[in-house]
Amino acid sequence: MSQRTLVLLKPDAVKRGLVGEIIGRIERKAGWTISALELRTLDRAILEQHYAEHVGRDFYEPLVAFMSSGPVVAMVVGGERVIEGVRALAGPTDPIAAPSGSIRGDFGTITRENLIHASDSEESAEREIKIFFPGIS
Ligand code: 3AN
Repeated sequence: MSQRTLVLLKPDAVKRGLVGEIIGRIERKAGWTISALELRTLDRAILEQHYAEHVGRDFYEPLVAFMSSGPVVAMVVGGERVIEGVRALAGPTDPIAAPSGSIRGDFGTITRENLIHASDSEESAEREIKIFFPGIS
């Protein structure tokens, strides 16, 4: 089942020079392709749309501060079961609980600074792709 997903390499990944490492893991999965890619610094307005489900949570303000602290790499990745697949590559939200071999497990320690975002369903993917890449259909 071919799908597409919205992936963000968060400011910690960009600052730490892990963009190539993370994109390399995505590119090495057979048949997955990057169809859009942009380095950009996110403002509060776009983060409010992206994290609409978390507005009001105790971690929301620090999350917005972190996510706007430096550039991110936003990408659309397509391919076989890519939604579930990128989330499997990323590992669970808490990097200490994430297994070795996953991006968060290999490189992260802090839940907020967990390197990568990937859409969690087809519905979220389409919503998030529209937010970050309104020009692509
Ligand atoms: P995931 O990215 O694993 O799907 P979400 O969507 O539940 O996680 O949370 C979005 C982001 O909010 C996470 N990637 C993380 O940066 C931050 N976050 C989630 N839960 C917490 C928490 N308990 N404490 C701090 N930050 C959190």
